[in-house]
Amino acid sequence: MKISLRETAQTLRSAQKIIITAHVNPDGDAIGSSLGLMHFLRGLGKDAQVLIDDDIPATFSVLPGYELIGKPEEGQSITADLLVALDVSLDRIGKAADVVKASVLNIDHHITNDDQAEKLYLDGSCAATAEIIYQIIKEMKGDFTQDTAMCLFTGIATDCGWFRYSNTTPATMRAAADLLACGVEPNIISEALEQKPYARVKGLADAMQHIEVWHDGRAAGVFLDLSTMEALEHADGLIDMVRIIEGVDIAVVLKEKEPDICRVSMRSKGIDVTKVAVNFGGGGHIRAAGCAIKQPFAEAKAALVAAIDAVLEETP
Ligand SMILES: [Mn+2]
Repeated sequence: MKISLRETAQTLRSAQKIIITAHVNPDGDAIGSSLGLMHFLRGLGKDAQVLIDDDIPATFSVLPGYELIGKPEEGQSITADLLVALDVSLDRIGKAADVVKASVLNIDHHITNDDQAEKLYLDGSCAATAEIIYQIIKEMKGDFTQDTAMCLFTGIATDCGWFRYSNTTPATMRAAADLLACGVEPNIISEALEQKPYARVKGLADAMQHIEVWHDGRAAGVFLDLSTMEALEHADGLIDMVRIIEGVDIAVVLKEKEPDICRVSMRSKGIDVTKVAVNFGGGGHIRAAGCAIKQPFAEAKAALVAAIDAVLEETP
């Protein structure tokens, strides 16, 4: 059920033991908003802990509190006043849903959120969930320590492509400006997040050999089957190389992660790619969406290409 910003603040205020979680395959916003909220709640004297059901990429160790992020374990049972699920619908928080016994507060900026949580605060106009956390702290008349500010800034900056994407609003930049005034050093964060091991840069170059363009140049993608994935050291960050191709409306990367499980990321310059993602049970934003297709590589690729073609047909 959807609730207001004020009710969200009240819900946080009235809880003492709070578990914070976010989506599997966590990104800068999932991690930054979780840690930012944790630091703020701890500052209020609350027992707040972050549990995410996945490995946290080491690049995020630049964020204060990184080493405090825990993982929910099979068979574990944690009783708390509140489970706060950030940047996600409840179906993508993994084992945190089973392990934590608490009422649930869901905070998100994805327009495809399924509204299944007891309480949901959704603001699709925010560039990042971290921008919503910033607003909640303002609503609660709280202070931003440097640790809180650094985590929230990271969430905002990474979700809006460092203030380049269309989701960047005046409010986004004002929030970021306030956080900078609290001592954030953006260069420290961006250098830490951008650096890649040599093998990963080589992996990107290898993966780029698989790029394909179709639909009169309006669609482009990299499709990597399981054996190619295993041969590559790393293939993160490919989508940013695909989406810059001139004339491309929809960019896609499909990776067969396990036998018959393909993960898909999509970007567009305006076409609603959630229309493609929802065909496969995924979601996201108009210009950035994703899904998992549980089919063998060739079938998954064909189904995805067909779904993209259908969306391109209806948008000449
Ligand atoms: Mn986000």
